[in-house]
Amino acid sequence: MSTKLPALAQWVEEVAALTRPDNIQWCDGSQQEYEGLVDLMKASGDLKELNQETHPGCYLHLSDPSDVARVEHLTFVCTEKAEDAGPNNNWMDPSEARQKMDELFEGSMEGRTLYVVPYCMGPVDSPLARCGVEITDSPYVVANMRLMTRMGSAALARIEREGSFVKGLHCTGDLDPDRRFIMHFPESLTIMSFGSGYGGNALLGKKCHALRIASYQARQEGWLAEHMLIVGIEDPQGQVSYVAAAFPSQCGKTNLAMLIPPASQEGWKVWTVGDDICWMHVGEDGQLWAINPEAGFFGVAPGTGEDTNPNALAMLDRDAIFTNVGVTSSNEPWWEGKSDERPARNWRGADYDDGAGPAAHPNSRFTVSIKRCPSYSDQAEAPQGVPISAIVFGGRRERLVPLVMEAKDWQHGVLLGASMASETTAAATGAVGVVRRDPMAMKPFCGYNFADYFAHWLTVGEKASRAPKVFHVNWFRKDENGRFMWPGFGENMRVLRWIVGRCRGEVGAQDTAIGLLPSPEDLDVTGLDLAPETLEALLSLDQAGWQQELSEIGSYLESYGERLPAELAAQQRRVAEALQA
Ligand code: GTP
Ligand code: SPV
Ligand code: MN
Repeated sequence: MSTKLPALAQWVEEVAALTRPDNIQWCDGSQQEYEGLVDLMKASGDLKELNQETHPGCYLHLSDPSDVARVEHLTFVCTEKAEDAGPNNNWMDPSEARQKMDELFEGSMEGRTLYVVPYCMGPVDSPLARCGVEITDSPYVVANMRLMTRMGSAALARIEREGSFVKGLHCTGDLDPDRRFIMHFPESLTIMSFGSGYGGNALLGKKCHALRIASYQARQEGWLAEHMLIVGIEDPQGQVSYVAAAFPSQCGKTNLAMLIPPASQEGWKVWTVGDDICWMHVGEDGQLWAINPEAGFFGVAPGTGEDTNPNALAMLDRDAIFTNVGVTSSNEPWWEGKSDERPARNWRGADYDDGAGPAAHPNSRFTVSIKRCPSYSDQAEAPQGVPISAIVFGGRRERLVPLVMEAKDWQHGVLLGASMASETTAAATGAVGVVRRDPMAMKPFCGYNFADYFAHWLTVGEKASRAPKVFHVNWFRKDENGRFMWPGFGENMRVLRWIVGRCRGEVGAQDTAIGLLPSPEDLDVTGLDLAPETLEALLSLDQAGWQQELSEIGSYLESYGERLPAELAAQQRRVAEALQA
């Protein structure tokens, strides 16, 4: 196989001349090809077979211990002008970055196979989908791309028809963290990633293309590329409302995307469209229409249990790749929160020792096709996408931030998103548990200046005559003993119902300085073991705390200088003044 598209053939030739692989393999996305890759990785030790009786088609991959998460400090956006990348990104001059990467890639695939991986982000027949080609020397990357994207012949046919594609060049290298860079060149739709085999650094269709490059294109073309899950919420009468929600990494998107409503929420159902990335366009009807550009999950393993996320467990007993989890004595995958069983080996492949840290790495992951999800939506492949009724922002905030609130209008909603903050997690290397501003959960993923991004969000609201309502949630408030105050997981359905009810004008809210909050009686808490004082606290407004918060938000927004849209500054002032009243 090769291609009839000269631009693609030429790029592959150029890369091969630079990296000097022993072989070139064009990937067609077939099952046979996948099995061949698995056999190759079993032979090399890259994959270990898990218990094939209980987990047919499931494998374990253990990463180099220095390569288990995204590396934000080594991730760059290389635009001609530094201001275009903005203070939210690391920037490098494109020609300097190019030269640096060419030096690293030079001869880097000697003795290895170069895989050409054509992929389509979004349903192959969708006008909203976009294609790319990843060149990689990692069979693990190819296998994951097959599970996570529409990869192979159909994507290549579309690329040949359209003539354009995002170029992603990846090489595993020697995994030396000092020779690791994830470079983005949005102006030439190019990605170069060297020295990591980890998901977000190496599966270039995901964060690199579908968020950083796509967000840049989306601004030019008038749409949105977001770090959001997409779900359909079906009421007992069978009416479905679609919600898109942006939470930072490891803050609950996958869990919310496949939530099972508890027995108390009789008749309600949740349908999964996507769990991590959402592309939204303004339709002719003035609504936002969303597709999930991905075709699979790269989900967080720890915390996934029968009581928290049974839908995820149900899809993980076959045809899945597990990265950096532990195993039981019967060679089944294991992680903290999965079961009470004692693991036999940890993610380093060593015998499990209670005192030597968790068995599964805190950022251990599973890769599986979305079609295996029991709540997979029958609209997930719809070429036009699904109409979004509500956009929800949220993060991990131990204190202050209420369980749920609604923005007064779109502009206020943009402020809620832009001023989001969350405790950092193990999804990226560095400190965990530090509160940082993470606008729209896009801090690590926006491919351009956040000031321009906020302006773009405001513009989209002007174009969309039937723009969704905007909300903010926080499942992670803690009490003075450090315990979560809200039960979370399936019980989040109660909050989703309030959100859907607000969209349909069916439930009440109190108007406050920071937004519209439910009164305790507006939320259905029947059958919930929740003290009335706790609910009260989750829904109350701490005036002094919020004054302080708004002042911090003001300073944060000011850090974007002249480029910050005046409307956003005005929104901050409006809320700050309302809090003084
Ligand atoms: P990325 O894949 O990194 O973008 O993460 P994500 O946003 O999809 O996060 P995910 O749903 O995988 O959840 C991350 C962690 O948060 C897991 O350990 C979950 O068990 C935990 N979590 C999810 N939802 C809730 C919740 O409602 N309450 C609490 N306390 N924890 C939750
Ligand atoms: C995240 O970190 O937000 C993820 C996992 O979804 S990764 O693909 O590694 O970025
Ligand atoms: Mn993510």
